[in-house]
Amino acid sequence: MKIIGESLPNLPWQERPTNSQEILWRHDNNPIISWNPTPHTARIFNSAVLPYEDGWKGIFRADHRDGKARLHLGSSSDGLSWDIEDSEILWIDEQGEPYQPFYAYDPRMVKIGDKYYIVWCTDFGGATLGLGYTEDFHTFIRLENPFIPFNRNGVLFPRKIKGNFMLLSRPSDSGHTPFGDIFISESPDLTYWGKHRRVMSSGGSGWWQSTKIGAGAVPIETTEGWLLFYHGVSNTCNGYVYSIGAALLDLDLPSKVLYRTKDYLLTPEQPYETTGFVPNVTFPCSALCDADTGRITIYYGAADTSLAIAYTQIDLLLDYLKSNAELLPSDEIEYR
Ligand code: BMA
Repeated sequence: MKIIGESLPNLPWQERPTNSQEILWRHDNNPIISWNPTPHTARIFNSAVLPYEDGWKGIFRADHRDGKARLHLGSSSDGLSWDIEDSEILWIDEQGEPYQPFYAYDPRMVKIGDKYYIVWCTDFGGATLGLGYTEDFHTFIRLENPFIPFNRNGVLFPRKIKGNFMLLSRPSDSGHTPFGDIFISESPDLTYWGKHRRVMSSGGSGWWQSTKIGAGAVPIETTEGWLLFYHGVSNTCNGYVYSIGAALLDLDLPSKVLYRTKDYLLTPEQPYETTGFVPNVTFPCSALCDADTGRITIYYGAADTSLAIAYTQIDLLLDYLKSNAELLPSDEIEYR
């Protein structure tokens, strides 16, 4: 098994503690960003990070002191200590006119060719996906919204498959959506979307992903399939609980699930995950992999308040995934 991707020797990394049996283990100095990180921002959490030049760039979900979510740009030399701009990212359309979202949250970012594409949740008479790109992290160009409301958790694949861009999403409702499966849609040009397929459903024999699921990080390409980290949600007397799982999708037909974790890999346990603006949330938006070592570093939002990091290693994870998988009836087929 090999990772098809770039070398990232500077990826933040810590070995698994010697006494740990975890498949995902937490950074020992979590969270890396917490309450009131800049004058205008109250909380920074579900955020996307990529290598850029000799450092790192991040698109951060930042809830302001008015309570509303926006996207902010951040820079870092080590991926751990971040310099986050106090003003939100300003978007223009392809004609150069302002095209600013009313709100923006849960960004995912992927490099395709020379462009860094960002997908987020935006307002369009209701929540749906926003899409844009930057080439230099100075000018941010917003494209057409891929879908009509309601939709969330948009994640682009890092390359075209059979000539088309591929976008994971989670159709939803206007509120806090007590249901939700992961779908995939194709586009030749990032404007016209179709050939929708259902990839994965909520449910299973356990409860952690019984209410809804949503794509988390941009899939990592391996010779055995696309590795997708996703969130699974259960409902409790005290509200939703967001945990992290993983799946392996077929390389040529990513609507087909090969393996999917029966149990969660990480669930809210630490104080910064169980306590905060929204308790009991671990929400991955970014997973970076060093192709040489198979090290994977996941950035996840904690309790809608902080940004945290967890680590895993590709061989360890895939071995675990294969021997602890459970598929649902619609997972294995090209469901339409
Ligand atoms: C989801 C999104 C996420 C958030 C989560 C838990 O619906 O809004 O941004 O982390 O709820 O509140």
